[in-house]
Amino acid sequence: MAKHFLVSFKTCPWVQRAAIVLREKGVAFELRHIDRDNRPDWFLAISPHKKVPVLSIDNKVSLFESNAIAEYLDETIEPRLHPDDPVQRAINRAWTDFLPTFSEMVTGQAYADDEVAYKDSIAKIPPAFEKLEGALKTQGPFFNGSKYSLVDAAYAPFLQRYFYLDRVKPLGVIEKFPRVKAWADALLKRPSTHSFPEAEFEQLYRLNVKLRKKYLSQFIADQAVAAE
Ligand SMILES: N[C@@H](CCC(=O)N[C@@H](CS)C(=O)NCC(=O)O)C(=O)O
Repeated sequence: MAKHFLVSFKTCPWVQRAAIVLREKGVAFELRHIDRDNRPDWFLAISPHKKVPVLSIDNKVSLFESNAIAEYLDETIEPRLHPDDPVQRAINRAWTDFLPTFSEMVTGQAYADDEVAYKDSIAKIPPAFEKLEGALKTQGPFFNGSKYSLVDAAYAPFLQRYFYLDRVKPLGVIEKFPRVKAWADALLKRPSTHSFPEAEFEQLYRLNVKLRKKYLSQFIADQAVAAE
């Protein structure tokens, strides 16, 4: 099989999305972590937007943008995660198109500068979950029912971060959306969601938010930093 490596910042949700798809397909790959503040020249040469993830295949091809990477992997490596039915596939793609907006609505709070901006930001969480509650028409456990899909891989990192942020400063929103809550719980139980041991990863995420020096940083104890 081709040699894959995925260029990463450790806590990047878009990298995690690509890593999930690779794991779901049983592809052996290396996560190559780079320093956000000191991106190496070899990386800048293969990443047009200077962003992670980049998926390198056999040191010949470099793909960027998590959605393009996920779609490429799904077209080339079994098992197919997109539904066979073209209508269902279009619906799934419509929901992965919504992901950047969803991420901003649900995890944008981590970038709020002050309390006013934080309150504005968390007011966007219920409408985001409401849209998904309406989209989750099946009995689950996954977006399309029993079969795991690219929609699941896309949303898992952001739903995971909702829980992390809820533990920094309680939000109590997801409980009001039982289908979203059940979906998120199923995704968090799925081994492919995780690139790191869970407790270690949450700690890394908290450290990241702490060091960002935004409004939420003050609610993360200094021990979170000292522990690193
Ligand atoms: N639309 C991109 C988003 C990727 C992205 O925003 N990556 C962040 C890290 S989580 C990044 O590389 N940021 C660096 C920068 O903006 O300079 C994707 O889906 O791959």
